[in-house]
Amino acid sequence: MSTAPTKPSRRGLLQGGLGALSTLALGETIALAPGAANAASSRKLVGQRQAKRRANGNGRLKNDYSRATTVKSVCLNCSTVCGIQGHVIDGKLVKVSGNPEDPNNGMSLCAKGQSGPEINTYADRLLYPLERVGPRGSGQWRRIGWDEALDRVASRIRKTIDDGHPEETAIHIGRSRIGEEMTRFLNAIGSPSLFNHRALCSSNKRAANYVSLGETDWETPDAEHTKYILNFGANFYEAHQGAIHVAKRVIKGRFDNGAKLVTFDVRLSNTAGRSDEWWAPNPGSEGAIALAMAHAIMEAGLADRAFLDDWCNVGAAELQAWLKPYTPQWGAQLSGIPAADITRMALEFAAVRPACVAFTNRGSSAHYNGFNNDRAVILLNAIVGSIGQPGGYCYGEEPTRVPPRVFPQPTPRPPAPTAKSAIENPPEWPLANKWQRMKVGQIVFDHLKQGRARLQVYISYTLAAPQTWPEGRSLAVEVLKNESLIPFHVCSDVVYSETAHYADLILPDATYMERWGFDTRNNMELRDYVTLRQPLVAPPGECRSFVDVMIALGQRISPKTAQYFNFKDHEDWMRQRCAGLTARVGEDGFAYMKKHGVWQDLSKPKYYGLYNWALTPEQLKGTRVDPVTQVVWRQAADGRETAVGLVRGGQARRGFATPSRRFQVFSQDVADAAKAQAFAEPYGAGMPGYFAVPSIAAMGPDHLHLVTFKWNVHTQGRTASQKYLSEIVHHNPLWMHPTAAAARGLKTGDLVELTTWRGAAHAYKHVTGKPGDVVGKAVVPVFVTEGIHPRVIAMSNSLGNFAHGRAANGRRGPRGDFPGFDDAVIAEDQDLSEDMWWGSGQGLWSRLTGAGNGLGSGYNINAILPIYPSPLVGMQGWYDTTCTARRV
Ligand SMILES: Nc1nc2c(c(=O)[nH]1)N[C@H]1C(S)=C(S)[C@@H](COP(=O)(O)OP(=O)(O)OC[C@H]3O[C@@H](n4cnc5c(=O)[nH]c(N)nc54)[C@H](O)[C@@H]3O)O[C@H]1N2
Ligand SMILES: Nc1nc2c(c(=O)[nH]1)N[C@H]1C(S)=C(S)[C@@H](COP(=O)(O)OP(=O)(O)OC[C@H]3O[C@@H](n4cnc5c(=O)[nH]c(N)nc54)[C@H](O)[C@@H]3O)O[C@H]1N2
Ligand code: SF4
Ligand SMILES: [Mo]
Repeated sequence: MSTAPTKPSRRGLLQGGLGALSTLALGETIALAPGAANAASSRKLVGQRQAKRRANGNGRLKNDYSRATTVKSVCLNCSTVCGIQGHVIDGKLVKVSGNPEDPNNGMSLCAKGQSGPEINTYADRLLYPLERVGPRGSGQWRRIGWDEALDRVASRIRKTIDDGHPEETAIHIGRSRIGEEMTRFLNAIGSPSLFNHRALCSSNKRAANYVSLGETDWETPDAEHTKYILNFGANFYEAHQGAIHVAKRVIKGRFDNGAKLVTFDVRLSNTAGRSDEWWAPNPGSEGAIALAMAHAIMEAGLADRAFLDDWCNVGAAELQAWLKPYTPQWGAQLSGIPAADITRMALEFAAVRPACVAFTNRGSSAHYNGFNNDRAVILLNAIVGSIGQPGGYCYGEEPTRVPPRVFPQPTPRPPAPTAKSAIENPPEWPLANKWQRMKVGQIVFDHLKQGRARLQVYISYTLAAPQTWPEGRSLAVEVLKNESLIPFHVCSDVVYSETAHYADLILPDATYMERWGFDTRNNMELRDYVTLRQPLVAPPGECRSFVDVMIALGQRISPKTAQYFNFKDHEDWMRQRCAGLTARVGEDGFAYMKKHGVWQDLSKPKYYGLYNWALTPEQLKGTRVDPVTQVVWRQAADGRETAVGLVRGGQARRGFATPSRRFQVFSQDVADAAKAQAFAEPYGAGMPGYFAVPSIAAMGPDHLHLVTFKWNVHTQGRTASQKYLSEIVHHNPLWMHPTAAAARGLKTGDLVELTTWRGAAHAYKHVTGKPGDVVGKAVVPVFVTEGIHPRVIAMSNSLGNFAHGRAANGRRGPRGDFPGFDDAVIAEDQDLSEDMWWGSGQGLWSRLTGAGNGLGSGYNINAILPIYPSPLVGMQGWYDTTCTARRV
């Protein structure tokens, strides 16, 4: 083994000392990210394998790219949705590269994006509709035709409509990018039951943005022009919704402007490791750090008081008074970060205002108090006046949706449903659906079990609940198996997944490289833009895009539903929607999108200083100004008034899209929701404040925080089946600090038993458990590293599949005899049948540690993570799990 010895963090601030490493027999030879060590070793093995292939006359031919056709599209191997171009030779997708015209990523793609084509030809891919024949979950299937499959689903849905309970048809989605099509389908049948994953992902963050700025659910840090970044728990060098988009510009900002990057992460992520300063705060204390920094900036007289007085609904003097108790000493006590450093960083940050930006991601927001953490971080930007400024915390008008003014939907459109669902809109979390329908996804299975809603038809789409949901392996699986709670489960997937395993009918989908769609994200160039997903190749076998399935179902269910699907297929829908672009681009809109893969609206200036834009004469028509508040109101035909602007400097300006048209430090909506839910502190005041996470507050001295993280080469529950990615990372040991390991007599490679508990949570009553109950136990191997907070242990969430085929399971061997696969359509893959070197005790980790079978595909830690919705918003507190760890 010739891997580099573990280095301490460059600017690491954790106690513990290098000395602890010298006691590690094996850990010394492993880099801080275990995947890197595995990758280094794998090269040798790949080389051996290729040599063997060549010797067999079976080597790979070099692609002749001069023969390739290039098709523009959009990646979806993660939610960053980079522009791509597919290179196709003889009908086969041989490579993807970045779409140079994409304003966000340009030519850059990550390893996951490069690996995408592997899904298309995965030897274990589903190819035909399958109907369950044995008991649910027994894995026995029969191949059926599409006509039969569609009839079966249509008649079940028709029955819910005839029964007067259309809400008993539900679609449960994970990372879907076909929201508009899905909503149309459900609206057409009259069901509101679209359950999603937003509360597992980002609803606290989105809610914090909405409550403060009104218009955007996701900030667009102007990283390229910034001088200082305070990063509260985003790992944008590896994950993040805007991974490449942000990382590219951060790197440029650091080179061009000497921008300083400070990262708060409990773990030495690749972002933390590349930062100028890495701090590992106590979990859940991110908001306290931000409030303490806000205090320090105000007290030092470095705030942008004009911005606060002119544009915020709480002026500088009032805010300074509110922040009085949040001293750096107070912040230090909660976070473990010295008060002097909190003050120093706060003042460095404010000194370069407004070219400075503080932002978050799940390290801050995926907590029980994450909504407050994120509000406090956004507030820092308001205090230094960096909102909407070059190098600051920017946002646009329509960053994450396809603008209907340019791409209108075909008519007639179905009306919004009148039926209600207690699961889709649970009253305990009044802010979950306040600004957008973010839902409270992690309670779906629990609430079904509690009988809060009845279902007849349950359709799952891009949903890996047994892998990715908290209590996925226990509660989600229990409910998915229960035929009285879920009488009929239709699953759309591309591989035989953990969710498909518990279905009654499996519908094989086209991958994101084989189907149509729109996509869009925040444009780091601060303009509205839309990308087109188009098939790079045709789907194999009988795989069929799920939107085409919905269109076919809509046409089949009844004449009433059919009227809303008066287009041929998804391509036709895209064509019709692109017609609106024709006048803007001077050629056929659909042809333009197919050629470029992207359209940017260059008719407006970049979104700098958006709140200060003057209202146009058009926008001013029919408005009046309130002489006291200076708010500009417009009256609609029904007499109702909407705030549309704010008078500043004698002119009507746009302001923020909040009720006060100001940046809202205080929120009446939040105060009202808290009052209605009897949630006292600190929301009752409607101000961003701090409160402790109950599960963490209840920790005993020998307890540890158990958190998770995302690998750079894996995306949640979807990439383990991509062989090259699993070849790089196929094992996810538990990161543990040397002091915690020593206290338990553990060294790298030892097995540890974790026991997790349920924390107290406002409004959430688990169906069987109560606070203090054990949630679960797991035995996992340990990776001892200085790169983690001494009281935190961390495990990546992407591995440990029991389904998803051989690459994901780390099981080498011939393809099973299964009606979903067909040698004639997708050939058997020698890599999987013979050459897979990892898995089942053969992997590097197993060889290093001598550990036996089963380590190849890693562990699913979600099995023991409790459901833990945050108050009012309902986002999952992923990083609030507490546990004990003992050597086994
Ligand atoms: N412990 C822990 N758990 C987490 C997280 C964490 O950080 N830690 N992250 C959370 C976050 S942020 C999110 S967004 C969720 C995401 O979790 P999910 O929303 O469940 O999404 P994925 O795991 O990406 O994929 C779900 C399924 O989609 C299938 N799939 C892939 N491509 C296609 C396709 O083209 N068509 C169809 N029909 N199916 C397809 C895959 O096979 C897989 O079974 O996980 C959450 N879970
Ligand atoms: N490679 C890759 N990229 C992805 C995805 C993926 O699965 N893989 N998923 C996409 C999706 S859906 C999402 S939502 C984004 C998520 O993107 P990120 O939020 O950037 O990634 P996460 O790993 O969820 O969490 C970020 C960091 O939080 C740290 N952390 C954990 N607990 C705490 C804590 O208590 N406090 C602090 N300060 N830090 C903590 C973790 O160590 C981790 O490095 O990534 C997107 N991009
Ligand atoms: S960051 Fe995500 S969207 Fe972009 S190339 Fe990688 S996997 Fe694809
Ligand atoms: Mo996510």
